[in-house]
Amino acid sequence: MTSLLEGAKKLVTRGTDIGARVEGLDMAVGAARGRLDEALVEDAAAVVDRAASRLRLSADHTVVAIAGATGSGKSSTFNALTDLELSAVGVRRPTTSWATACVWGREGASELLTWLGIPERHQVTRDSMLDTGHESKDLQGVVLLDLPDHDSTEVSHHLEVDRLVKLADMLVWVLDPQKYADAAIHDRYLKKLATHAGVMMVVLNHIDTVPEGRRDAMLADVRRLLDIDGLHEVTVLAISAREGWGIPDLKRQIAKRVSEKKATRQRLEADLKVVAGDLRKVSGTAKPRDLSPERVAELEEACADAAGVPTVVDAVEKSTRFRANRATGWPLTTWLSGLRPDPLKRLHLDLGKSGKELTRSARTSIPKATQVQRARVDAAVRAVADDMATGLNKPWQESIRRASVSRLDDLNDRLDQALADTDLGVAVMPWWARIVRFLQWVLILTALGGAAWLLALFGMDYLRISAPTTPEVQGFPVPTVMLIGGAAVGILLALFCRVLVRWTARGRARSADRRLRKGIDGVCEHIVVTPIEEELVAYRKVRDGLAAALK
Ligand SMILES: Nc1nc2c(ncn2[C@@H]2O[C@H](COP(=O)(O)OP(=O)(O)OP(=O)(O)O)[C@@H](O)[C@H]2O)c(=O)[nH]1
Ligand SMILES: [Mg+2]
Repeated sequence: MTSLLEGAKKLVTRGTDIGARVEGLDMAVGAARGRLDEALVEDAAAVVDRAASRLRLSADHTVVAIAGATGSGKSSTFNALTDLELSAVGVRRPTTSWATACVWGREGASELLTWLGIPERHQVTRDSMLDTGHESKDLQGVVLLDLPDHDSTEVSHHLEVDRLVKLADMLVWVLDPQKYADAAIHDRYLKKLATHAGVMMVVLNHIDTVPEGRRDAMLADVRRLLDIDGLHEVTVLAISAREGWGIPDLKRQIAKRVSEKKATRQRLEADLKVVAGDLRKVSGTAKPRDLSPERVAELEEACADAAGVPTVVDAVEKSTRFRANRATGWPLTTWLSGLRPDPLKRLHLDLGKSGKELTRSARTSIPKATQVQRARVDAAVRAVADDMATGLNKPWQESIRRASVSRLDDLNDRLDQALADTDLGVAVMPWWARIVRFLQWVLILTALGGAAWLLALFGMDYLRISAPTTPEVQGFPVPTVMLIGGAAVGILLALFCRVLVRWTARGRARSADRRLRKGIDGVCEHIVVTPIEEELVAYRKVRDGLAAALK
């Protein structure tokens, strides 16, 4: 049913002025659901459906409904207009219980009558009669409805009236001298239809029962009341259905409007404008702000802090320093430092075998976000939402706030996952570390070689064995150069490497920080920013849709 309606909506309404309005309202309704007042949204949805259905049906017919209080003479007026004694005119009140339809020009009207819910036994076709009267031709395309009353105790009558008053393209309200000022008709219908003056007429019936001298005053009083209702433009005619007074004029008026073929569109437009206007009042027309990069940055910073990014980054730096220092340090001191406990182990921040990501146990040992950190995240979320909601109407402020926290329960898990998925980039030793390590070993072996050589010379001297001449470079004996040079160059190299390592470790920490924050930013986007943006998309749809409906 819905998809059928959808199809029809697109088929019939596309490209036309009224079509654009219906489509606009349809879009606004879709986006407003669950965000704006439910009753208003449902009213608007009903108007969209009604308009779409009506537009799908005969455009050659205009549904004119005769409505009014019981005994006002609706059925009598209907009979006078049709020149038939079709509708029962009774003394007992109320007389009419079900709407009767008279159709001038049946072709294409069947679906419309089905949609109006008028059973066939209550339908009459005017051109099936032997009638070639000039006035009847003028009414070609009219579907005239005689409605039940709206003011008797019969509940079914009210329901039928309310239903058909919504569906008709044009309304003729019949008033009578006794009850024309009744609140029942003014408050329940006329005031509410102040926006529909263009598709309404009012007749004051039973004018024959009013003394001639009082008729003008009474008409003026009716006019005054209608003005109070806001129906300044509505036409008022004095008629007597029984005597036939004013009936030709009423016929002409109806015929004129029907021939213009504007009533259907005008009625639907009036309906659309009412509900679209109501929705716009609650939704507002303010231009939404763009997402503030500063506020988002604050949120990302708060999340990074709560997730323990600084701790991990610190560990990356320490880990790099520890590993690279051990690899490039002077072998003798690194051997001694090997006896010291691993600083990373002390931190419980083992980077796993691959050294790429934090292991699960390491992640769990990152300190949990403190209450202060958590409060900072909450405040940052609120700040983003508040910033976006500034200037918008209350329902949107609320929907944005709701959306901003809708996924917040997942935040911890997501942050944890983001840390786990980030390659910290500490797996590979710096390329130069291996070369240095090799050099260090060469140097220490050289020094040890020199020491052994000197020791041998010392031993031979002690044993008074004449030693072969010791080779020299630049006047220094080679073994001495080997010992002192090997050790000195090794120590100098180690010292130089410490600076290099510190520099590398900082670089790696910075890069890990960047990567971790990128992950955290993604989490913030998913948890907070996207839901807010969805609300803004909805807001724009409502705003633009309503603008199209009200253009
Ligand atoms: N004098 C006079 N009597 C009228 C006129 N119009 C209707 N009547 C009488 O008023 C009574 C009510 O007329 P109906 O046409 O049945 O009124 P209705 O509005 O259809 O009433 P319900 O069907 O009960 O809602 C009948 O007795 C009619 O004969 C009129 O213009 N002048
Ligand atoms: Mg009646």
